[in-house]
Amino acid sequence: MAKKRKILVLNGPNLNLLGKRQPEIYGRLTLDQINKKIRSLAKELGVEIDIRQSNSEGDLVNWIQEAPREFGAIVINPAAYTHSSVAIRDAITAAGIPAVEVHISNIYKREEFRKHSYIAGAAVGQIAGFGAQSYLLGLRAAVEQL
Ligand code: CA2
Repeated sequence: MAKKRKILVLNGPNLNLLGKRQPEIYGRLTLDQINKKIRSLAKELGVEIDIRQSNSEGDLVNWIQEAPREFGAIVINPAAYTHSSVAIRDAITAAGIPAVEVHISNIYKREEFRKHSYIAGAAVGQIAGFGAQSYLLGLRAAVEQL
């Protein structure tokens, strides 16, 4: 079967608040503005894209479980679930398609509890600290995995 040139971009809890609070850490762009940039790069790279956000761990797990039917790779910013979710890690492992973990901030320069990612061991790789650009770098990396 031909590999699917379609990428699922997932955003975890509170990322819907981007641009509205804590701009010193997460920048001034809203999630909608970041999504526009992702869509424009996807077009340039010739891949289809579906972008989703949820504050619920269950939604993210369900979307990851369903992903292999439709998508060839996942770009995920698991947000705070990065540091707590064995469920999201297990879903990524079970899905069996490449996942690229992205973070807006450099999680290794912040509080101790942010330095551990449960997701990293299930992801192909991780991009952190480049602001909104982390998503664009993540998309390029995911396309290379297709
Ligand atoms: O740097 C990232 O992308 C994070 O995944 C963002 C998460 C944080 O828990 C991770 O440690 C690192 C937080 C997302 C919440 O974003 C907000 C944006 C504006 C205001 C409040 C929260």
